[in-house]
Amino acid sequence: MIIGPADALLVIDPQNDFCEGGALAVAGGAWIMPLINQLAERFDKVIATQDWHTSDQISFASNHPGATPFTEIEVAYGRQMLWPDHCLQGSAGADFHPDVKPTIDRALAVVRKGYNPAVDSYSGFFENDRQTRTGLAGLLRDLGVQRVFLAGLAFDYCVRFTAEDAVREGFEAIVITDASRAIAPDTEAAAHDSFRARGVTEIEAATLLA
Ligand code: VGL
Ligand code: ZN
Repeated sequence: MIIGPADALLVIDPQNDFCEGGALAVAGGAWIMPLINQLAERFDKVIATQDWHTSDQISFASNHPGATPFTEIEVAYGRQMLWPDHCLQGSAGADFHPDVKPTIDRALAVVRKGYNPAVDSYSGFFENDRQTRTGLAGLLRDLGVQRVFLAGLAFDYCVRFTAEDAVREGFEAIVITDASRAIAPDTEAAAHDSFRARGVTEIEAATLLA
């Protein structure tokens, strides 16, 4: 597959808290980092996202007395899943995984998200209110990007919603499935179905590296 100047690799939340031993560990999270580095070498344009919360983040179960992580609540902008505290600004858990350093060093930008305490943010394009923009769409357009490839964590949340918003914003979106890992099997299956319905393509890394 030929990668050109109108292509960008979006590396979603490759952070310690989403890897083994982290606060919101995704099984196999750290295993994808060497593959992401290989992929990133093929792109002139690499952009990373970084989940970047304060301790009063609305999606932390710890901010809702009696609530437990991995249950949903109703908030001003709709239903919101509650999570264990993770990716606290400036913490080791919010740092990029050491094994993905070559990719982060090559990245032209890091887009932070989830820093508004009142609104969580899965997508790299919009906060979970589906209104507030992060600036990523404007950055990509300014760079002449037409097609985005996605890798990182987690497949069923931040990778999924970033890919779907990319299509909504007029970009072609291609998820590199084996360079991503999911939090849970049911939401992983829902993501595959949703991608099919919304025109997000999935490929294997080997297709791109060949
Ligand atoms: C994510 C849940 C909460 C993700 C971030 O990166 O997929 N998931 N915060
Ligand atoms: Zn988060």
